Amino acid sequence: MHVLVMNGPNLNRLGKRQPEVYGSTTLTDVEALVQSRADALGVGVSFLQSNHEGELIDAVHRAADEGWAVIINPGGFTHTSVALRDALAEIADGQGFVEVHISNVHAREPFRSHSYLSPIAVGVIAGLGVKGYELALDYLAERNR
Ligand code: DHK
Repeated sequence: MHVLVMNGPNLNRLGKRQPEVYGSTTLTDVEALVQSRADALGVGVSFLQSNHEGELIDAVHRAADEGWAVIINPGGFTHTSVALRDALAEIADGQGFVEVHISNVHAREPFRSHSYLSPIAVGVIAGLGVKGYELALDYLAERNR
C-alpha cells in the first residue's frame, strides 16, 4: 500500500501564509509528521507540492498507473478545477483519495463550500488543522489493508 500526499497551490507557504487560518506548521513539518505516521503503519508515502494544475494532474496520472491511494489538499483548485477532478476519477476507481483542508472551508467565504472533488472522494476532512493529513492516512491504511 502506497499513498501519494499532494498539496496544491500556496501550500508551500504554510507557516507563513495567514497563520491565523492555516497555523504555524510548515509543509516540511507536515510531511515529516505524515512520514513518521506512515512508518508506524508500515505504509509507503510520497509527497508532492505544486502551484501548477498540470503538474498536479500529471502526478495523479502517475499515482493511477502505480495503483496508489492519494491524500490531496487541492488548495484553491478545490473550488475551480474540473480537470483535476477528471484525473482523480481514476484514483476514485482504484485505491481512492481523501480530500483534506486545514481550515474549515464551510466557515469561510461561501465559494469555499463548493468542491469539485468531494463527490468522488472517499471522504473529506476539513477544519482539523494539519492533523487531517494523519487522520486521512490512518483511514486509507485501514481501508486498503
Ligand atoms: C487551502 C487553500 O489554499 C484554500 O484555497 C482552500 C484550503 C482551503 C485549506 O483549508 O487547507 O479554500
